[in-house]
Amino acid sequence: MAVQIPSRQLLIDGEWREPLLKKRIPVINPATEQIIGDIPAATAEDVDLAVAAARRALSRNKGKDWALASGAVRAKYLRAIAAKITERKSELAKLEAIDCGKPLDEAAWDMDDVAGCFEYYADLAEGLDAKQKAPVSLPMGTFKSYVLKEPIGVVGLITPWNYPLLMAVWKVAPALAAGCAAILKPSELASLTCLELAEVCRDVGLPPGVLNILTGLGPEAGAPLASHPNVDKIAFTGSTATGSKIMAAAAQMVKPVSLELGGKSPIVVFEDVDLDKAAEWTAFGVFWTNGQICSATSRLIVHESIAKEFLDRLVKWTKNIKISDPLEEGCRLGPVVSGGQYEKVLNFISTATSEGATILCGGVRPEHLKKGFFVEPTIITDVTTSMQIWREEVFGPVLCVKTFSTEEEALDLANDTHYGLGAAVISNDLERCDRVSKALQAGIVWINCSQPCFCQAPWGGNKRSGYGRELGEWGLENYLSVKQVTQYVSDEPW
Ligand code: TXE
Repeated sequence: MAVQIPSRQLLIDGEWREPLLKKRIPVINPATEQIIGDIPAATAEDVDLAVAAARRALSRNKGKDWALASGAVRAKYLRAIAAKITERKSELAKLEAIDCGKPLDEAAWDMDDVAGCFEYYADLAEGLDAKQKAPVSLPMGTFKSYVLKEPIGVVGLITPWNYPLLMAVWKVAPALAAGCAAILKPSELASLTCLELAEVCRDVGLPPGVLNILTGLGPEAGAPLASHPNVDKIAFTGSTATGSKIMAAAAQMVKPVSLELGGKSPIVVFEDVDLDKAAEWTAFGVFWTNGQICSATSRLIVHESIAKEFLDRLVKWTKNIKISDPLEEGCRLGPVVSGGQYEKVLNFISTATSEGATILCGGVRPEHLKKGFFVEPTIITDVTTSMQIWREEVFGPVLCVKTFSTEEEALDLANDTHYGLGAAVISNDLERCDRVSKALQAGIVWINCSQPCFCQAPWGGNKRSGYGRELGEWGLENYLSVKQVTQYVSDEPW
């Protein structure tokens, strides 16, 4: 299946622009290790141009097509973008699969979610018009007050490579729905579909400067965006280490940030479950998207009375996962994104064994694949809570396991982490699920499942997993500023 890689430039002010320093970054297909194209590498000077273009788009004189547009008008653009994405779904899914290594079927579902996210925020943009001038009840009749919800301004959106287009759109769609102008900086490891989003925006006639897309390296393009004095807000998804740097840069200018960072999410399996169903959700929760999900439930906490039988079934399930080139029919697990990530995952596994853990399955490159950054789905037992494999995010297809005897012990294990993004509880006792959900320290709790995600529901974490919530109405609020307008309405002198 040959996939054509379009050669693109940066999108600045509605036009394709070559990066000022003319640098490009090679694109490597992680399934073959071949260079298949390249992307432009923006630097600080390009960031300046993009920020200036975004400012103009918000100016009431120069950018009136956007600055004065109602939510209903913005919604039309969002729906047009959704329609174009749907029209180009199969081509975009292939680009995504060869760029980041996720199975083609998963990439196609991502494209549906991308279009769905634009549609959803189109509805919210329209709804925003009706919410303007919401009255505030005051204790004195001499004053009247109402609230305006206004775009926060120019926003910088810095995104990762595991859901390259979808993570970008979780930010772009609400930002545009709110009326902001944006600069998107996707990950240098997977930018192809974001550059196609640029083409889609041109196709639908999005006013110039409303969305600028700058590909490039983190320190060269992301850092100048995060610290730019004319950017009003930064939204970031990525590692906790980079999130912390971005927060520090934003703090210099007292700039708001929303951060969706790493995780080490638990899945707690009680003794009363249907073992096969629980095994399937456990495998799905950690191996989906090659294990490269911030919310992957990568710590299994299973009741000791069922542990042996459960793990037998889980291993059997795991060994049946088809690992192949993402474009191959029926692929369920592709390569991890890059050579660096491949080394990182294998290092985690070898450190775990050197610390005394046992590999139940996987732990190596699959024998039938000689090229590509493939790692077999891996299950690790004999783990202690002080081991690196239990504490740190692997971001690869690796599950580690501990057993428990009481609910309290399960919760202690689940909550003993610096992270707090996702958590899952599997049990047929719904009262227990309810109790455990309340006690789990996480921004997202799944009951009798793991990983389903809907653009209507809030997404984000506690502790070192980040700050703020994306998606749903919370996602829109991220890009809105609340203005109080109060009028003196009495004829009496004050
Ligand atoms: O992440 P980075 P990387 C975790 C995962 C992975 C590790 C490293 O554990 O193994 O992070 O991945 C941009 N200023 N997650 O190196 O660095 C960068 O260009 C501004 C979890 O890819 O966080 C990219 O666009 N921007 C995560 C984005 O930040 C900077 C998803 C993310 O890159 C920058 C990805 C800087 N100084 C990785 N340095 C999740 N939560 O889903 C880098 N960037």
